[in-house]
Order: sequence, then C-alpha cells, then structure tokens
Amino acid sequence: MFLIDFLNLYDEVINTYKAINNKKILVITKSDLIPKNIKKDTLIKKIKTIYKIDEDIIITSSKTKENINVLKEIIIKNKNVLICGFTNSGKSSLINTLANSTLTISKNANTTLDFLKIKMDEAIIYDSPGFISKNFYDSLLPKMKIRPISYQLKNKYYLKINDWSWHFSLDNNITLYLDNTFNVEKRKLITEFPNKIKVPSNSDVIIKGLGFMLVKKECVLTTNIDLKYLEIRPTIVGGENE
Ligand SMILES: Nc1nc2c(ncn2[C@@H]2O[C@H](COP(=O)(O)OP(=O)(O)O)[C@@H](O)[C@H]2O)c(=O)[nH]1
Ligand SMILES: [Mg+2]
Repeated sequence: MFLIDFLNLYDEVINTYKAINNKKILVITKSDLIPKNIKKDTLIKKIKTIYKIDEDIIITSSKTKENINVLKEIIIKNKNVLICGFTNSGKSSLINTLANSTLTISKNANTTLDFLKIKMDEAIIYDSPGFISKNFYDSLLPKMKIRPISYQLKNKYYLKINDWSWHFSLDNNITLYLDNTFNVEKRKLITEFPNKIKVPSNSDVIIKGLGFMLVKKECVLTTNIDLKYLEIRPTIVGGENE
C-alpha cells in the first residue's frame, strides 16, 4: 500500500509510486482534510485520468476511520502488506488505526527509522521509513480541514499568502485549497515578482506539501516563491466538468 496524503499529490510522489513493480494499491490518506465540496468518486476518477493510474485507489483517514474496514479486508486477504510512502503521509497513524498498535506519530521527518512488523489478526503489516522529497514544505503541515476560498482577482492586484506573492497576468478567478492558518491578503501591485510560470486554464498550481490553488483562466503567474516548490496540473477539483 502506497500512501499519499491528498495535499501531496505531485509528479515526484506519483512517479515513486509508479516505479514500484510489486502488487500495489494507492491509498489517499487524511481524507478528513478534503473539503466537502469535492466529491470523492470524482476525485478518484480525476486522479486516475490525470496521473494515468490503473490500480484501485482508496481514500482513507485515520481520524474519521473512513474505509478502514476496506483496507483491513485487503490486508487480511494478502497476509503480508508493506505500508510505504513519503514521510508524513500518515503511515504510522494508519497502521495504529488498523492494528490498534502504538507506533510513534510525528510531524518530524522520518521518526520511523526501520522496517517494523505489526500483527493484525492473521496478517502482518510492515511500517517503513518514508521517502523524502527535497522540494516540499514539510515544516508547515496542514492540520485543519481545507476550506476553499475563492478570489476574483483583478490584474492590478496580487495575492499575498504569508510571505509569498502571486500575481496573475489577467483578471482571474483563484480558489485556494490551503488550510486556514495562512494569512491571505489582496494587495495592489507595485513591483513585479522575479519568477514566472505559464498556467493553462483550469489548472491547479500545487505548492508541494501545502496544498494548491485552482486558476480559472490561462495566464502567466509571477511570484517570489522558488519555482521548485511549484507544479502545475489539470485541476483535480473543478473546471470544465463542474
Ligand atoms: N488530519 C489528519 N492528519 C493525519 C492523519 N494521519 C496522520 N496525520 C498527521 O500527519 C503527520 C504524520 O503522521 P505519521 O503517521 O507519523 O506519518 P508517517 O511519517 O508516514 O509515519 C502527523 O502530524 C499526524 O498527526 C489523518 O488521517 N488525518
Ligand atoms: Mg512513521
């Protein structure tokens, strides 16, 4: 089982999943953070299409226990199951929920330093150290339910999110999928920002590790955030079919 947290869905993570040749399924964790307006079966379909995934995808949460029984059945049927994924994807939390175990949960990278064997009924689950990505913000993990907030943003203005500035080359409609601990302001544009990236219509601009923003119209985004933290994909939450 390869775990990906909903807000950490980007190419490096998906490519790591794809590189695994064993029998596998993709498990999207922390579903309690997914906003209510996102229909989960639509989300699964979009993830399958955009990232070209053929295997089953199961959405789960250690907090709400969504689909925990489905995962238990899969584990019992397969007898030996390795739980893997990037650090902080919720591996240890999920195993604790599945097996009533007491693995250490942490916000810090790699608290699980070795492969650990945990018994669950007649099956064995293995916890593993997480893969580590260099290009993501792991110090500001979202904890709260994401409340999407939309902005009608005139070209004369930019969005300031904490220390990051985002300017879109034309009047646009932007929806933030970030947790509400971020400080967001609309400001009048005075100077441009150093980094530029092209954004097609109905795209998610992913800020790796933190969330994403849905951009309605094709435009050029200028920003002061290092582009290595950004990735663009067709939106998984809205757009044309909405
Ligand atoms: N909201 C939410 N947070 C979770 C969930 N599972 C894990 N977390 C949090 O994600 C962080 C990493 O969890 P952990 O299980 O240690 O991840 P690991 O590094 O993959 O073993 C911790 O801060 C957990 O509290 C979940 O289902 N929902
Ligand atoms: Mg762990």
